[in-house]
Amino acid sequence: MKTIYTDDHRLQNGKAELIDGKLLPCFEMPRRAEIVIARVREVGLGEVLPPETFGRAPLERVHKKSFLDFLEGAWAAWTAAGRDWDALPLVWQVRGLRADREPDSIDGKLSYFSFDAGTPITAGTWQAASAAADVALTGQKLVGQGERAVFSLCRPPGHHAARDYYGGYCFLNNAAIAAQAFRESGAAKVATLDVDYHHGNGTQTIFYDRPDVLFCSLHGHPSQEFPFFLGYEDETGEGEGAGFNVNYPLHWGSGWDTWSGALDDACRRIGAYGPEALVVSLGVDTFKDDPISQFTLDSPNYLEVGQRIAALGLPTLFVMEGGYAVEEIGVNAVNVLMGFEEAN
Ligand code: SP5
Ligand code: ZN
Repeated sequence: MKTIYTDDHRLQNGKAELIDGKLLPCFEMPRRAEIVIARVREVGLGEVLPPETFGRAPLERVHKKSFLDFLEGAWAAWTAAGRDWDALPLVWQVRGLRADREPDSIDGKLSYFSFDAGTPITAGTWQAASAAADVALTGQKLVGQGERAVFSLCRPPGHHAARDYYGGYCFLNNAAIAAQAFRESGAAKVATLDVDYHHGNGTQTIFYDRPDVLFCSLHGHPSQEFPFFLGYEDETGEGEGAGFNVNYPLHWGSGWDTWSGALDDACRRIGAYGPEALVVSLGVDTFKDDPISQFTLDSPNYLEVGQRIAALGLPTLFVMEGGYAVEEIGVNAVNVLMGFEEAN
């Protein structure tokens, strides 16, 4: 299996996130991708290729133009305001507050286009995030050209980013951008399978009213876990998209038996849908020692995850998402890919 990778991810190197009531060093750090690419090379997974550059057009198919303009210019506006630290938002537009006015000031815009204070914008954020989207798009192109599977080693991750907001360590929704690119290159139906510990609220909302992209997600129950406000079982899609959104919220402490049962059901749904391509949002924060998560999967389980995904027999793009047990992230993520290859 080929891997798409660029060092540009290092340009996203936030100082701190708001978590547990403190500003702590970012869990989403460059070392995560360094460990994964080292493991890819160590096991000889396959060729490692740099991304092509696709520009803004494929991003605009998924994200709102004003949101992309904001992301691209946020750091310049922040430093122009005299700030000398990472950019974080202050306040959000909740019930009864107005969503129809985009503020002019950078502080207002940060709040308007974000949903948490865990996702610092830094000098290199736009460059890193747009490179990650190119990593996803390059993988999509190769799968479209006939590769059975490709690993897009995206960083920063993407599945929490929606059409017009960022958060959850995500700026651009790499998996959604790739799924949309599959549609535009001729696939009539595309499935997305999100196995990250957290609900892929961004991907869900982007495709919620569409029947052409199925979204299936296994994740920490929103009654307990970030992002809290989406990911329940009764979210099944709306309008034309009714029936094409499938959530498997699982409670804290869930282990392999519970989790793999949900995976099997998701795979059954994907098989029944009959897509021409599959995009996997590959997070390994389901790991037992993940510092911010509460499931108990162990490293060998990830081999079996890959095997079960391979059994679908679909052209598959793996897109890297979360995983914060940094020293183990390489083994765990690459185990999924090795399990897939062995079953192939
Ligand atoms: C891509 C991805 O995996 N994003 C995850 C974003 C999680 N943000 C913070 C979650 C905070 C949960 N509380 C953790 C308590 C640890 N002591
Ligand atoms: Zn996650």
